[in-house]
Amino acid sequence: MSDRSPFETDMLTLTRFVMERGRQAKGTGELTQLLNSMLTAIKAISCAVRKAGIAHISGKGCRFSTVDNPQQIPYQNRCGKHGKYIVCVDPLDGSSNIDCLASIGTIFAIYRKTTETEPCEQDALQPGRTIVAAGYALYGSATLVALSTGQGVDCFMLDPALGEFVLVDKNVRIKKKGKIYSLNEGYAKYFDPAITEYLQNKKFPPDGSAPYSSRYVGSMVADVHRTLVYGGIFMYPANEKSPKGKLRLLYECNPMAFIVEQAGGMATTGSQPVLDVQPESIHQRVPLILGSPEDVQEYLACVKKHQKSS
Ligand code: AFP
Repeated sequence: MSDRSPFETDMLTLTRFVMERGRQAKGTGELTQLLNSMLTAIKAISCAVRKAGIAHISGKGCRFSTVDNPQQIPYQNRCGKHGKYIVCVDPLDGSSNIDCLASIGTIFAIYRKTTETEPCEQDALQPGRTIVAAGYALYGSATLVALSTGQGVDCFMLDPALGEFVLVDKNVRIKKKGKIYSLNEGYAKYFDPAITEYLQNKKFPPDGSAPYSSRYVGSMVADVHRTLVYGGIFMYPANEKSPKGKLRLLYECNPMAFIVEQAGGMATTGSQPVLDVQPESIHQRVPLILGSPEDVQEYLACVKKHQKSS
C-alpha cells in the first residue's frame, strides 16, 4: 500500500476524490453518495449535450427540477429514510445557447436539510454560507467540473475514454486583479450610475493604464469559469428593467459565489455578500457581481461614492 496520499496519485478520479474526502470527514457516506450521483447525472447531460444536434433530444431531458417546474425528487437512503441533504440545481444553464453550440452548464449547491420532514421549500431557503458543497459542470470544448466542499476549489476534466472525471487543477486560486470585465452591455441604457462609472473606468482608465478587455458568452457557467481561470469581474447587476437582476439566488448565484469565495475571490449583490442573503423564495433573483477581489472592491467603491452623492 503506497504511503503517498491518494490525492498525490498521478491520475485522481473525481469519484475517488469524493470518496477520500468523505473518508477523511468520517461521515455517513451520504454526501459522497449524493455527489457521485450528481456526477453520474452530469456525465449523462454531457453525453446528451454532445449529441443533441444529432439525436434531436430537445424533447428529452434529465429528471431535474426546472425553473418553472421545481420537482422534489423523492430519495430514500439505505435505511428507507429521506436524505439529510437538499440540492438546488440548475440542470442546463445557458440553454438559449444550445442551438448555436455555445458552452452551457449545470450549477448545483448542496445544503443540509433543516427540517425532519420530506424535502420542502423551507430546507432550501438557507443563506449560501450554509452550503456544504457546490460546483458546476461546463459543457464546452471539453466537459469540466469545478467542485468545492469548503476546502478550496478543484477542477476535474471528463476523460471520454475512461468515462471518468480526472483531477486537472488542484486548489484553484483566482487572481487578485484581472484585465477582463464581463456583462451584457446591451442593457447599458438601464444601468445605474455606479455601474456606468465603473465601466467607464474600465474602458478609459483614469490612471492611463491599458483598458480592460470585454468578454461575454451569455452563459453564466462559461463566463464565471473564465473569470475564475483568467481573473477579472463578471456582472449581472440590477437595472431599470430587472430591479433584482436576472440570476437566481439559490441555484445560480449562491453556488457560484461559494466557489469564487473558496478560490479567494469576492461575490456581492452590491449591498451585501451574496452568501449572506437570507432567501425569501425559491426563485428569488439577486444582482450578482463576482470575481477578483480587487476588481469587485473597485466596483463597490463606485457604489459607495454614488450612495454618498445620492
Ligand atoms: P438561459 O438559460 O435562458 O440561456 O439564461 C442564461 C442565464 O441565466 C445565465 O446563464 C447568463 O449569465 C444570463 O442568463 C444571460 O442573460 P442575458 O441574455 O440577459 O445577458
